[in-house]
Parts: sequence; C-alpha cells; structure tokens
Amino acid sequence: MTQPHPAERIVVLTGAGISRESGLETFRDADGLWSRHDINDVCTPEGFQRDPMLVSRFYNGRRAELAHVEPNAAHRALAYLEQAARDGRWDGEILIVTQNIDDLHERAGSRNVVHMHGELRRLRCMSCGATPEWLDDYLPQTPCPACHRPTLRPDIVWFGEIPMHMERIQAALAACDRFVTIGTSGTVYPAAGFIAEVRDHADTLDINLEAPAIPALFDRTLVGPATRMVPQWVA
Ligand code: BJW
Repeated sequence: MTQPHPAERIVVLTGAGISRESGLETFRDADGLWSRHDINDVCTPEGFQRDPMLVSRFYNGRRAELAHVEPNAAHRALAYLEQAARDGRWDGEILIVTQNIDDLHERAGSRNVVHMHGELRRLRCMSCGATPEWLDDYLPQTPCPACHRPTLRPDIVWFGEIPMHMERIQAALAACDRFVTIGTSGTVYPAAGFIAEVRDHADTLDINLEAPAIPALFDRTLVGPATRMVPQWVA
C-alpha cells in the first residue's frame, strides 16, 4: 500500500534583517544598534546589574518604536504560508523561530512563532518568575504586579543566558524537511549552529541582503531584500 506523502515541515529562523524594512534597526550592520550601544552595557546580565536604568531606557525606547512600525511583505508572506496550511491549501506546517523581540510576525498573522531571545511585550520578575505585560512607564524600581517586589527586568535573553523554548526548537529542527534562514548574520549561538544540525536531513535556504559568509553551508541562497525575496520564495 502506498504511504501518504508526509506533509512538508518547514522551520524558518528569522533575524533582525526581516524587520529592517519595517523600520527597525539590525544589530551588526554599519548603521545597526551595536554601532551606537556597547553590547556589554545593554545586553548582558552584568550590564543590567551595573546600570539597570540605562538598560531599561534602551529597551523602553525600542518598545516605543513598535507603535510606529508595521509588519512588511516578508512577515506577511510567512503568515500566508501558515494560513494556507490551516486552510488545507498547502500540505505542510511552518514554525517560525525568531531571534527578534518585536511582535511583527504575530501582527502579520503568524501563530506558530517562538521567540528564542524573548519579547519586548513582557517583563520578568526575578523574585517570583511572573511575566507581566510590559508597562509603558516601566523602570527598574517598578513593583512586580504579582509579588510587589521591585525586581522586574525585560524578559529578554542576554549574552550568557540560555535562550528560550530550546526543547521545542530542537525537536522541530530534528523533524524538519526544510530549513530557511531570513535576515540573520548567523553569528550568535545557539541559533548560528542550527544549520549544522539540519544539513544532513533538510533542504536549506538562506535569504539575506548579503551573500552568506560561507555560502557552502546552504543548499541555496537568495540574495536581496527580505520584502522581495521572501514573497518570491513563498509564491
Ligand atoms: C537583511 C535586510 C533586509 C539587513 N533583507 N536581510 C564563542 C563561540 C560560540 C559561542 C559563544 C562564544 N562566546 C560566547 C558565546 C555564546 C554567545 C554567542 O553566540 N556569542 C557570539 C557573539 C560569539 N551566545 C549566548 O550567550 C546565547 N546563550 C547561550 O549560548 O547560552 C548557552 C546555551 C545555549 C543553548 C542551550 C544551553 C546553553 C544568548 C544569546 C543572546 C543574544 N541576545 C541578543 C540581544 C537580545 C535581544 C535584543 O535586544 O533584541 O539577540 S544579541 C542580538 O544578536 C539579538 C539578536 O537576536 C542576535 C542575532 O542578530 P541578528 O538577528 O542575526 O542580527 P544582525 O544585525 O547580526 O544581522 C542582520 C542581518 O540581516 C545581516 O546579515 C544583514 O545582511 C541582514 N539584513 N537588512 C534581508 N532588508
């Protein structure tokens, strides 16, 4: 008896480049966030301990930007693919693993999204573990709504901390047929190591404004802006 063709399982890893054309900065491009901010000051637990006000201002500013940006054609194309699976127009499933802390995938309509580096929408209490919604006027001394201690921090993964949802991500990588990276420099681990984990069993594609540093890592590359290349790939 013929086995039914298994549905195609796609894991898409997105980075800051997918949100660039919505108006959010990347990190390592010439005009990126790290050209004006020191990683050690704003993106490590030690930096937060040293100067929580500086770190809170950095993330409050980035959170405020979300009100002024919209998902772009690349976010929408990925959401379209997920909707096509839901409607039965495409026999497959897609999981977006994003390194981004913005909410543009969700606002485009994607539901299968995991934020491995956390989210700008949430704070985390270092005392009781509650993850309340980010308050507009959050400051380091703001009391936690659950335990009332002034121990809230951005719910974001800084250098040296363990990324979120790793079990779910590893399971999806092990089972995927296709792995697509979009707008990421591939310099930050563990995300940078995903390609090595899938190469022996999945078709791999990199979509980026620049050609990858090691093109041979991927089966295929599409070089160009995400808003043009992602809809082209999905079509
Ligand atoms: C476009 C475009 C357009 C532009 N269209 N494309 C030595 C060796 C190996 C590892 C380590 C090491 N030393 C330390 C480590 C570990 C460390 C690490 O990787 N360091 C490296 C720098 C070497 N990693 C960690 O500490 C991580 N934790 C960890 O490893 O824990 C151990 C562990 C793991 C797993 C299981 C058990 C234990 C934590 C990393 C936390 C990263 N946090 C940040 C900030 C938080 C979020 C935020 O503030 O927003 O995450 S750093 C920053 O980099 C952010 C991003 O998510 C991340 C990746 O950046 P991304 O998205 O790739 O952006 P860019 O700017 O780098 O690239 C943009 C790309 O877009 C470019 O390629 C452009 O060409 C392209 N582009 N416009 C298409 N229109």
